[in-house]
Amino acid sequence: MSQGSRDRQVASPKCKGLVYHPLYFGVQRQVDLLAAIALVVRGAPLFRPVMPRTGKPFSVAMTNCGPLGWVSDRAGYRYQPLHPVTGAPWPPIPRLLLDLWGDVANAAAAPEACLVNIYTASARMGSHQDRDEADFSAPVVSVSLGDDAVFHAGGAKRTDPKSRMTLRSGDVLVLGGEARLAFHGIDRVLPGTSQLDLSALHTNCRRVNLTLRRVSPVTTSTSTD
Ligand code: MD6
Ligand code: FE
Repeated sequence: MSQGSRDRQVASPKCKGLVYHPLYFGVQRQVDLLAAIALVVRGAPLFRPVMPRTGKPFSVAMTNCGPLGWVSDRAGYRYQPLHPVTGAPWPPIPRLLLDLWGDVANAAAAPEACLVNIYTASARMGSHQDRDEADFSAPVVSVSLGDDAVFHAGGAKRTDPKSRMTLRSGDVLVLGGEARLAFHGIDRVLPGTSQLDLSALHTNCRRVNLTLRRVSPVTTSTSTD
């Protein structure tokens, strides 16, 4: 990361462990990252997950890259190594995102999954915790591209008070420490607020969010002598 963006990082006073890096990716690197994600989508087509039990479709379309991908279907939420429709392994995580993780995650191991969420103008993401990982010691690192979106984050209980912020194209958000299990979500997308052309990902795509996760326990080598 450039010293410039390090200087701009903001830690939320309300939500400990939430670190915000506004415009971490400048416009040219947003375009480069978008090209890398378009390749991911070519190799791992978007699918529309459904809620466990009810089968209600999500308003976002998804795909993944990395050794593991997050999926949701009637059976539940889980990580799996293969695409649920094509049966192929997920494409690798682009270098720009691995470098981002190395820069901001302060984690002992590499990310294993990158979830790609595709928003149309009316898509939203209900309040949730990211807790399908076996290890919460690493943060979840998110990148937003495209139109602005209203993001909310609260505490570890659904009823905890929430604060709101606007996530813009190129912004990076890190949920670690106490914020790792904070409830959070997207209230709405603000269509037409970005110039970035996301049509290579999907017709009507207004915003894409990428979340990098460590899924399995971080093993530390133990000395036997
Ligand atoms: C989104 N973000 O920005 C949804 N999760 O579209 C998330 O669900 C999220 O931004 C974990 C950490 C950071 C996030
Ligand atoms: Fe999340």
